[in-house]
Amino acid sequence: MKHLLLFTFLATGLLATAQKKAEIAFQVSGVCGMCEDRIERALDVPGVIMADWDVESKKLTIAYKTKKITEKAIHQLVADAGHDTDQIKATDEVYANIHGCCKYRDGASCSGDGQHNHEEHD
Ligand SMILES: [Cu+2]
Repeated sequence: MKHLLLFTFLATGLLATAQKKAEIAFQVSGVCGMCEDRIERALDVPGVIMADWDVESKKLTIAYKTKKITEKAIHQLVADAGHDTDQIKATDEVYANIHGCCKYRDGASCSGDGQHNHEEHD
């Protein structure tokens, strides 16, 4: 019986430790490698352990410390950088300020891999 109690205690402790870190993934609108830089740079904040946005799938994967930052705040950071998430939309002002080739709402698309393709479109 004592062992069972000890086990329960340890398991609860482990669970509490595990909950300090969380990994989430959600859709973020974007077009190219510049968008990837912009999104990932916006998430270079305390509490975010890892941020990776995939150009092909538009999926943003985040590992973060739940005590330092919330999921909502992460969505907000991305929206503040000019990119719509599946929960928070970027304001028209920030959207207007992103690069012409990144204007995902207007069907913009960068040719090539997008990494070094930063010419303005008309
Ligand atoms: Cu872009």
